[in-house]
Amino acid sequence: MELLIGTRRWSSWSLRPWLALKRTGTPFTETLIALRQENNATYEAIRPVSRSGLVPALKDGELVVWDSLAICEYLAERFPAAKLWPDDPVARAMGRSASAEMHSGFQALRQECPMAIDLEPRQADLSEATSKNVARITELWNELLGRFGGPFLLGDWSIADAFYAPVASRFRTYGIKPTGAAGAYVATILETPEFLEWEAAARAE
Ligand SMILES: N[C@@H](CCC(=O)N[C@@H](CS)C(=O)NCC(=O)O)C(=O)O
Repeated sequence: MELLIGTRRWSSWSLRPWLALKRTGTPFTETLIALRQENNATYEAIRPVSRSGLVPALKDGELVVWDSLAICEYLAERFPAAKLWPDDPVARAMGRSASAEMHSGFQALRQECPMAIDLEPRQADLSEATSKNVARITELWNELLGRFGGPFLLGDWSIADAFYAPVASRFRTYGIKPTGAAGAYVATILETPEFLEWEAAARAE
């Protein structure tokens, strides 16, 4: 298997399926594409593999799966023993809802507080729209952590945690401290061995 990823310090969409793939334990190769190149060069570098011109993309033999959420779902089906989703259908449905909410939303947070793993933590002044995103994420995390008992959103680690790992990184970078169990969850995510491995590689790039 081969995973196409973008510049690690910025590519929050690449981090998500990378974390899920790591959790499967299957060996894979990483192909790094530098983001933000001039003259459309990033797009041109990705296009031979993924016609969307975006990373991440997963190659499994002849198959190319593009888009972070589709890749995570594919991995959950391909590696059932890895339990990337829980067996409980209620927990799974809630985890999917939370992941989809991230995948399609929180535009203000994404624009105002982009993932930048190499940036020194700072105290950001948040706009009203971003504060609203932060309040919703905090509410969601506290609800899931309370319901499933932590330490991860659905109890054990799942794709939902992959989806919120870049958010935890943003919260740290921009001095956002969510209330309740959500505060400890940020630290839990950032201390997982897989996130630490990504972070070390991002800082070395
Ligand atoms: N919805 C897509 C979004 C993918 C995306 O926007 N990827 C960015 C990098 S994080 C990208 O490839 N940008 C191309 C560029 O910067 O030229 C997904 O979930 O995979």
